[in-house]
Amino acid sequence: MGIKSKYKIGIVCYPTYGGSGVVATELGISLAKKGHEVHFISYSQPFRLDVFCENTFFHEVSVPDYPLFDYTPYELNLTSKLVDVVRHENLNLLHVHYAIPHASAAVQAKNILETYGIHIPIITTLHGTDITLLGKDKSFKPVIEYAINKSDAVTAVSEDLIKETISHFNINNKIKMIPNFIDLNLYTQKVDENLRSKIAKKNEKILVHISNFRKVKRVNDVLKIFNEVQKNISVKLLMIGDGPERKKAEQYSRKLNITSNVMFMGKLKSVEEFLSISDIFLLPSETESFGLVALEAMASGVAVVSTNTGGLREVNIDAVTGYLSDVGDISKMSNDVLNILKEDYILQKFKSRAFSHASKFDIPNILPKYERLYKDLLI
Ligand code: GMT
Repeated sequence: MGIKSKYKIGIVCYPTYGGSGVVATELGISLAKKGHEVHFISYSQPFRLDVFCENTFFHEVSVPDYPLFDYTPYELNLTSKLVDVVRHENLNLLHVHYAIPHASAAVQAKNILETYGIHIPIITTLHGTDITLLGKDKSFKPVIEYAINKSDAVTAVSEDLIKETISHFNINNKIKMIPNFIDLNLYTQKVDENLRSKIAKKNEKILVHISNFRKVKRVNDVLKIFNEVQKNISVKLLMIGDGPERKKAEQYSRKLNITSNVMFMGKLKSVEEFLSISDIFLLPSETESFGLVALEAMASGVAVVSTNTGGLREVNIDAVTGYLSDVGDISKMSNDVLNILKEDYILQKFKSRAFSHASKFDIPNILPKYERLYKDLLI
């Protein structure tokens, strides 16, 4: 019998707004379009899976509330669900995004499935915060290490994340780098002039920041950079997303007296139209294993001014697609913005190089890397 080339794949991810959920969902959808059968397993429907998509299925992990539990054991519900879905849907492999609890639940499910005589390979993809933030909490270390070492294959989204993982944990498994990707078809470089005119005057430039407004994103640095820039040129700032630091950021923008030029837009389902009217994307993060959102901006032809932390150096190429700075170096980042915006031909150069670098990460270039990995495990 020949080797099967279409698989039944279980994908476990966080369904919320966030890079890892986006990558997992887009990967699943693209695999389904190529004829694989994809089963998403999560506690609610991944937010980009809200339209019918042939060959995809969603299995919800429900977490009943027992009065006995002060803390509901989600990982056990997930483990049981994985056993159930693998057995009854005859899955060929499980691809889990995020080390905890997904990889550890999958490894446990794999052990249980062995007792039914079912052998299923587990692929774990590390996204960053599981290693750089949670991984630094010593109480999780043994679980993360075990889950990584017991996975049949492990991938990380940047070379930097591989280095971080190896330096924090005792890893005896090989970690393969498969970068994040974008679907270039979703992005446009065509400016919606009508939308643009509602946000900025003709002579004004538009800066944009998109994140989940967690501490690690340093959203106040975005405002500080903007404050310096607007002292020199006429400019607007779009702040897209929501999260724990948003309120403080709004208060800070009042303190800086820049509210008339800053729009806090909250969570938006689709950001492409706002990216297409923007000139520079600001990402002054403390740490970023990849920075998918910067890549999304670049796919829309937006230059990036960011920190040089983590995997950002692999996405935003210094002096080519934008500029990189040390974390917290507001003066350099604001000067970088001003340098890019100094002359229109300079801005256009950065924009077109950002787009052309982003096109290397288009999904048709990256998807085969995952398919090859699956194939190697199933031979
Ligand atoms: O950045 C976040 O807060 C969300 C987080 C996640 O788990 O979704 O993003 C991480 O994974 C993304 C997808 O691989 C990467 O693009 C982000 O850089 C990474 N975030 C951090 O490392 C802080």
